[in-house]
Amino acid sequence: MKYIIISSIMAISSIILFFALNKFKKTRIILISLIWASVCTFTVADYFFEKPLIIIVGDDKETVRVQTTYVEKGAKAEYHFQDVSQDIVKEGEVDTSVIGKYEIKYSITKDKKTAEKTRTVEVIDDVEPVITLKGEENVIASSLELYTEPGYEAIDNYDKELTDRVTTELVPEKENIYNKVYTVTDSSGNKASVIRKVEIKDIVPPIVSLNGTGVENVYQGGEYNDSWATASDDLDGDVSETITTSGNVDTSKVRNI
Ligand SMILES: [Ca+2]
Repeated sequence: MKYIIISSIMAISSIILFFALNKFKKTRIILISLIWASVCTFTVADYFFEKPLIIIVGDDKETVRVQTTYVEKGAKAEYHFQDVSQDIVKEGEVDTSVIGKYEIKYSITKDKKTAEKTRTVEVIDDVEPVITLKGEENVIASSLELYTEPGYEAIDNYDKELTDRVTTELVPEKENIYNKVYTVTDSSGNKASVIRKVEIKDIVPPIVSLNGTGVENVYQGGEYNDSWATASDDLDGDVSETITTSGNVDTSKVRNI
């Protein structure tokens, strides 16, 4: 093809020169001869030396998301103004289940002249993992020390189980309010984060425990010692000394209190 273009340019240039010098007949004959000689030479050269032309349909470099379908667009080929696409030999496949770079080579041979072109297809994972929080997204704890993690799990479309790679950070938002940030990154660098809000607030009452069975016998006229109960709090620990009682025990009479 390029030889035909060159010969066409030479022919046009020669015609222009021909008219510019038309006063000289001998010169005109020489120029006409040169024109035809050039056209013939380059046309023949084009036929014998021009390789088939391969045109990749789509982009030479393509990107496809892992675990999706890659659609091969193929290539076209021309040779001496003829469509010879059906003679293209394709080598290489794209496995979209595995991230990486793949090459698809297109080649064609005509009259012992070979042309090749290559398409690069990169299978990538651009999907971030998903972190799922167990329990409530907003929790209340008596203190940070008494906060019990409800749990979480992280799953990625490509790496699958990533729970063990989750990192956490407790970030204060304001007084007694914290954001617990869970973060995980997959092997392709896709990062995901979720937040659980933790409020520090003492909402759990102490627990009063009776020593014994809850039924105490005191001999009539004996001394009643009211020390048969203890109290504990999740935050304050032993708060037995704060126990107050109501009612009186009159040991001079026999009765149930
Ligand atoms: Ca991923």
